[in-house]
Amino acid sequence: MRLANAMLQTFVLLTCGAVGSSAEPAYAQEQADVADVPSQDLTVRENQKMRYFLIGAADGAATPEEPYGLLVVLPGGDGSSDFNPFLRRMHKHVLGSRWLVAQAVAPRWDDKQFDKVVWPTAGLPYAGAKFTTEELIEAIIADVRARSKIDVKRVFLLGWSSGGPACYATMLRKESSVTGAFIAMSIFKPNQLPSLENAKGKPVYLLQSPDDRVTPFVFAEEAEKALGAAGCKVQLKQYAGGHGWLGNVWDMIGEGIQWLEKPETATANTPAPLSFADPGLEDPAVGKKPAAWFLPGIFYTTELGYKVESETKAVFAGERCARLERVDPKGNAAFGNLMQVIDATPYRGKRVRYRAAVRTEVEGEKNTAQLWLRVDRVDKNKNEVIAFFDNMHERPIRSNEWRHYEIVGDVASDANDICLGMILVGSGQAWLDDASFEVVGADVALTGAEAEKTKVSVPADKASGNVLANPSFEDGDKTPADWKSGADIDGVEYVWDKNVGHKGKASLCLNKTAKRYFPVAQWYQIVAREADRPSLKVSTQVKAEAVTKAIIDVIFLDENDEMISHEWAAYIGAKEAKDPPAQHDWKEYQGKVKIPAKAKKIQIGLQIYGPGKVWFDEIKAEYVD
Ligand SMILES: [Ca+2]
Ligand SMILES: [Ca+2]
Repeated sequence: MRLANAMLQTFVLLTCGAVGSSAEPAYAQEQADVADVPSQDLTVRENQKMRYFLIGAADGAATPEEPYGLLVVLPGGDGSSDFNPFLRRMHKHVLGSRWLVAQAVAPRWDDKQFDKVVWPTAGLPYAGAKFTTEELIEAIIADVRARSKIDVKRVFLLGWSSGGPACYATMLRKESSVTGAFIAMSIFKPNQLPSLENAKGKPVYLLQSPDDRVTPFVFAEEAEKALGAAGCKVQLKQYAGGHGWLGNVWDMIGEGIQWLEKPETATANTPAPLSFADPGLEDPAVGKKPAAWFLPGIFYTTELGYKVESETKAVFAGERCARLERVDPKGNAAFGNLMQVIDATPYRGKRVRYRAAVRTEVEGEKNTAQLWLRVDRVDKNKNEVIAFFDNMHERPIRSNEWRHYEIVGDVASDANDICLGMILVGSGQAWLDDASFEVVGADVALTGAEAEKTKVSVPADKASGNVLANPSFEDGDKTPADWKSGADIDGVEYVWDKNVGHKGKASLCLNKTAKRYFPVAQWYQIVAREADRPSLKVSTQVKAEAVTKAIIDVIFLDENDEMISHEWAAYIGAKEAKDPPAQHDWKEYQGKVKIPAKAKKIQIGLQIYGPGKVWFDEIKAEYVD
């Protein structure tokens, strides 16, 4: 889990950071992503039933100095050619230039076959088949070896779902040319397999979800036990969510391949507790595993175009520092990343500060260095989610001089991991030294845009009993102090109206011209839940112009800023279809809502659903019985 998190950085940073676009349709994105990954559509000895794709080497490409590793893949489902883009992406994001992928295509012997077995084997034959899947795989391996220089010690199988049993069968053959296998989401039926002893000493990596309803987890557990007893090196890795490639797919695959290459050193299921280490960047092996600071994705680091080196000149403190550099302008990644992973357990429920000295040699607007820190936790549905993230996106580093920068974040009470590091976006170089990681008091302000969204306000005038700050909306510079506006929505105008006020000069206004309810627009403020009185009374002055539906909403958040529940304190507008929209000058609305016991923060939202123009002023929220 921990390693997977570490390797995930690339993707999370892409989604949250300066680069990448999630707006592109997935298909177009996938096509663009694999455009530079060569894939040849081949047959063995021109036998149309022995079709495979050779991914990673262009036809006639020069042979590399080091022989390739070969990963033969038996896709699940119907084993069809449709999996080609997925496997090209896998080659690009997980394997890189050290590897070739041979994607076998399941031969279809007749129309009924696929209802019975996609990949027939000696132990589970299909009457119409002219050869078994084991024979097909061996033929493909021989064919690839005739075309390219292959390292015979790095010939692995990857099969999932319907592709799993044939992977077991092939690896377990006597004289199998397969080094080991990665088998995911598969059944395991030893009575349909050769002797398990045949694979003695070979590594087998199993990936299966305890939530799997298609191929229950017990198959993987039995495989682990039986293969282990037969002398195989076995690793069973779990993931949440059920049957299929779910979650951090590239990391999951990368972790498995890494283990297959070096099963002695990997410890995927028993990670040692990790604490913050090498604060001075003094380890000469910095950037390489198992150094504390490392580049995630050891398979594709150089391919991404970045490298890290320990350096002794012009350090900030001590003997050494680390230099992160873009070395290949054609590299695949938009940024390089030097990071470490820390076990979150000792920091749960605490506020932490990551601080480090950075200097850069970067040019232009697009090239920057940034420190980053992320806290991961697992939510109710066992999905890994981000509890805190700040990558200095809005305050990038471009200074040539050593300076300290910092990130302050909260560690959720159920956090798993804390990941932190430095990224270099674009080209140039960045140096890192003198890092620290420590617990700080709650009075130290959080950093980052995400933190800003759920930051609590503190009222200036507590004696009034009003828990809200800036309740008359008179304070602020460019935006009203302590009040935030929700997402930009077509057909909605957020107005801090300084010409219309019930009291003073200003009010908050929402003007919705779009003739629909969703998405809802809101001005909001978040406060800490303080008094132990059970209810909150909210009152406000409202002015309405043809308002179909506006709401004073009270939202309750838990310690992880997740919504527990919400309740409407007031409704402005037409409640029945036949009712006219609300049209009135200033008028008070009020309501009382019950506060759930678990609430740690309370968000007051001034919302507009349907079309209309509404102003709010003189808002008050107070604890009552
Ligand atoms: Ca140092
Ligand atoms: Ca006012």
